[in-house]
Parts: sequence; C-alpha cells; structure tokens
Amino acid sequence: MKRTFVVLAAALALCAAAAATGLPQPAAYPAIFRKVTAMIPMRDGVRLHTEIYIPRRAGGPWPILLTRTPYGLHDDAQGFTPLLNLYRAMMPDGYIFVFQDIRGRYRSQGKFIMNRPPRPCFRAHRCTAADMVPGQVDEATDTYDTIAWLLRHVGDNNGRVGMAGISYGGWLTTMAMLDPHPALKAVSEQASPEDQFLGDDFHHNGAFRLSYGFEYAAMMETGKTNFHFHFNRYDTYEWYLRLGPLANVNRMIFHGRLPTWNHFVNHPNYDAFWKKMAFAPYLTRVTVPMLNVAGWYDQEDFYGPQTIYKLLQRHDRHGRNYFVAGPWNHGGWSHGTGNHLGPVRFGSDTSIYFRKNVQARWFRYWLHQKGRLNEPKALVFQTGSNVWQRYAAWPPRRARARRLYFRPGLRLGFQPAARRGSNAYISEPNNPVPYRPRPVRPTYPGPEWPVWLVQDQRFVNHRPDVLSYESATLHHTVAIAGDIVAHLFAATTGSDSDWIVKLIDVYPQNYRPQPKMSGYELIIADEVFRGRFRHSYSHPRPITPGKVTRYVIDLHTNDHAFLPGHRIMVQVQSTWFPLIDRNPQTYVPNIFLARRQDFRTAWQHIYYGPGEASYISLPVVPSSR
Ligand code: PG9
Repeated sequence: MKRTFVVLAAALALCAAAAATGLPQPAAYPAIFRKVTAMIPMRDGVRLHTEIYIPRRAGGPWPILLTRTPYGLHDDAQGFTPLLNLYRAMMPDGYIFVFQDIRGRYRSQGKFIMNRPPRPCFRAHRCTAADMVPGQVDEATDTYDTIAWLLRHVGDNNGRVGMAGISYGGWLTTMAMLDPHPALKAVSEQASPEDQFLGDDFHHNGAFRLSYGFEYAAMMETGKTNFHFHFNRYDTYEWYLRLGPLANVNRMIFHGRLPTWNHFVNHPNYDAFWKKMAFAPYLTRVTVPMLNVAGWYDQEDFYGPQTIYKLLQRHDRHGRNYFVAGPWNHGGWSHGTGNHLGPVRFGSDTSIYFRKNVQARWFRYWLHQKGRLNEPKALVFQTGSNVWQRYAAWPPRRARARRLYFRPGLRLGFQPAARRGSNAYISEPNNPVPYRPRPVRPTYPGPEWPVWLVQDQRFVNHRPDVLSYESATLHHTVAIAGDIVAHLFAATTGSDSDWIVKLIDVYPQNYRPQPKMSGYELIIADEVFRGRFRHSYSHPRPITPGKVTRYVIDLHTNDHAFLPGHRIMVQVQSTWFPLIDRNPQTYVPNIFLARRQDFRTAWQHIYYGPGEASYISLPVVPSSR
C-alpha cells in the first residue's frame, strides 16, 4: 500500500471502526499475538526485515498471511505494526500475520529498484533450478525464499500461505503469483499497477503524470525511508508552472540522482524498459486463486486491477480469477466504513462489507479450507443506485454498447447530429486547466489527493478551455456496466495535443436527499490521451495541424446508474495540471527535453455530425431505458 501515512491513517481509522464491530482493539494485540522479528536470508544473501505475529491462543495450526511493503512497518509504542489493523476482520479466524520490508527499503538490506521487472530467466520463460542463483532475483524470488523460510522456522503453521497487498503491495502480490512457492494457496492483489506507461501511476496513454511521478520518485529514492518533497509554494499548481519545462527538474532539483526520474526522461515512449516492467506478457497462467480488487475512484491504480483481471481471465480454465470493485478511492476498502467518499454517499458500509464478507471469507476458504466461497466471478458495486451487483462475468454480457453523440449547442443525445459542426476552445500550456480546485496541495500527505476524483467539476465547466456537453434531463435510469470508450473527432492548430475526456453525472438542481449536492458534477469515468501516440505508443508521430483526426480513448470499465432527474455530461479539455505534464502542443521528440519556446497556444476543434461524429460508447444495461 501507499505511503506510511496512508497505511497508518487507514490503520488508525480502523481502530475507531473496530470499537463498533467487536473486533480486537490494537491495545489487545500483545495479548493476542506473540511477535517475532527476523532478518530472513534471500538466495543472494540479502536479508529482509520481517515481523511475524503468531496467535497465542490454542487451535492451530494456522495459515500464514504475508504482506510485503516498500513503505515501512512503523511499529507503534507496543512494538506492533499498525498494518495488522488491515486484517482485523480476519483475526477471529486465526492467522500468522507476516509483514516484510522489501529489498532496499527501511530495515531490509539490498538495493531498491522501482517495480523491479521479473528476473531475466523468467522473462525468457525458462527459469530452472539452475537459475536459483544470486543474479536471478526479483520480488517473486524474494517472496518464494521468504515463504520457504517461514514454513521451516515458524511453528504451528498449517503449510498454507496467502498473500495480500494494496498498490505497491498489490504489485508485489501479483509478482509473487507469477511464479509462486507451492505453499502459496491464494492471493489478493488490490489496486496493483499493471503497466506504468499505459495506465497506472506514472503515465496514462503515454501522458506523464507529473505531480505523482515527481513526488513519488522523490519519496522513494531520496533515501531508504519515505521522504516528502518540500515545496516552497503552498499551491503546487503554481510551483509546477513556475518550474517551466521538465528539463528543469534535473537541472535544478534532482541533478540526475533519482533513477526513476531519469527513466522518465530517457524513456519517453513505450520501449523495452516499460514493456519488461508491465505484467501483460507474464500473466499467462492463473497459478493460484486470485481476488482482484479495484476502486471506482482510485486516483492511482484504476487501470491495473481491471487489466490484471482481464488478462488472467483468458487463462482461467478452473474459475479461480475473481473481480471485486467498489466505490472506493485508492485502498479505500481497507479502512473506514466506506459509506461515503467526500460528499458522495453509498447507502451502506461498503468497506466493512468487503473486509468481512469478501476478503475474510476468501482467505478463510482457501487457507483454512472452511466455509463457502459464495463469491460471484465479479462482485461490483453500482454507484448511483448504490447496490452490489453479482455478475457471472466482468463486463457483464448483457450490456449493449450505445452511442451518446455530441450534438449542436453542446448537447448530448442518443441520436447523431444531422448536420456537421464543431465546437472550439483554446488550449494554453501557460495557463493550464487545474485538475482540482486550487490551491493544489502536495499529493502526500493529502488530504485532497485521495478525494479529487469525487470533487465537483463545476469549478471548470465554464472555462474557455473546457467544453461541457450535456444531455437533457433523464426520465429513466441509464445504467451502464462495462467498458466506456470515447470516440473523438478532433483537430488542433498545433502538431501535438492532449485530449482529456470526463464522463460526468450531473445531479438534479434541487436534490432533496442532500441539498448541498444540488447540481453536483461527479466524474464517473475519465482519461487523457496524448495525441502523438494515436498510431503507436512506441513510435510517436506529429499531428497534422488542422486535420480532423479520430481518437479512441478507453475510459475503462465502470458500473453506474444515471438516475431520473440527472443529466449526463461530457467534458473535453487539453490540459489537466499538474496531474498531467503540459504538452508543448508543438511536436518535439522528447517532451522531457522540450524548451520553453516549444510551448504554444493551440485552437482545438471537436466535431460532430455525419462522418465526424464524436460520441461516447456507453455499455447500457438493457433493463434501463
Ligand atoms: N500507487 C502507488 C504505487 C504503486 C506501485 C508503483 C508506484 C506507485 C502505491 O500506492 O503504492
């Protein structure tokens, strides 16, 4: 999971929730668990700091639940890691909980490598016993060696191991299942990144996630422990704008010392560096039962769990790959009640439900071999109507793609426009559209970052650099479940451009259940596309100025009911700052090396009507009309 404070905040929030649920309180942990600390040796001699919490009560042998993290264990005054709180709902079942600092982080030895790719023999699909050697290590071998050691050294284990983790921890879990120890019997990747160039923390469709990439690289690679970059401006929007071209980062701040930042600069396209780090080539077997968990409002790794599920699904001959998605931000299922996010209410305690009825049950079934799984292939929370849906497949087969067309007068409708036309806006890299209301405070420690995706979009919808298309008021529910795709016909006066599309649920102007939400504009799906990559992410090409070009932008899957009285809105813009770096709008081979004079204002046109009909493809569930 992400950063200390998020884990800790999550863990502390759970303390409050626990009182109400009758689950163990942190103060009681020393009475419940015996703690053992070990430096576990890996095959190359590097030793990893590990904390093992063994139930004191009789009733074993117990399964082991392993969580690995780059963010530290941060023991409290009793010497217990607050990460234990993440699994409070599982404690009544009895587990040996194990937490480990990964290679090169906190109290572990070795060198940290960001999203260390699978070892060379694995990438070549031929790891053998002869490859059990020092040069061939990765997070899967570290997990394997850890499990082997635990089985030998921790008494009263039942020989069955599970693994769970959020975000970086989810990525470590996915790595472990690629090539698992035989005792690994079930895993749950939660918000794991899948591809850092196409869709997760560092880039989306090749567009660089500036504030996240910069602040995360600084956090992880300034030292062995988390570090927060000190901004000398309260509003980081202003700080990033004053920074100027990205080349100034190494010139003025990092001085080439952060490997991850250097990788961003040296690999601006989808090359072997990014491809060997992505999971797609390796997810060719469901080696152990896998529970993929995603949050609809995940501000970091929304693409990852959906994609991992989808890739594994192709190989799931024995029905062991599962998907859960709920109304959560990044890791939101692991703490708190989940009955709201920001001002958006969900009508029930969705996070508690997940921890108790999904996660605890999942591991009970596979590791204790007790209970019934009772898990549909996809358990998905439908926002808007606020109900859990159980599907035999994700996306559900009964949804049908319907086109919501852009129409004259900035309208949207299910009928295409009869006549051709366009809407124009100006895009100024020197005055970019903020992605959330200013001041934009640092990503960490928040508190705005975790909720920006549910912030009211009215703060931009009348800007001259944002187009807002709106449907008529709905008389019937429009329920969507599955993949949402924007098809834009667009032209720019520049030779490169970003296209940002947001699908929005507009609340009624007089919203009685929650008057403060009247007219609220809630993002349901969103994405950025960097125009240079329209033919290939590996071989970017300039855009021909003035030429109407089609862009297909995957807004990913979702499950939402637009209710009667609401409207559907689509916003289109070309900057989203500092979430996304500024496209100079003049084609340069590497934007990380662009010069100040390369950044130019452009006029953008979005087309509708015959032959150039921009639309959003919505996966409409037939029962809704
Ligand atoms: N989203 C974070 C991350 C995961 C993997 C790589 C880089 C960043 C996280 O929350 O762990």
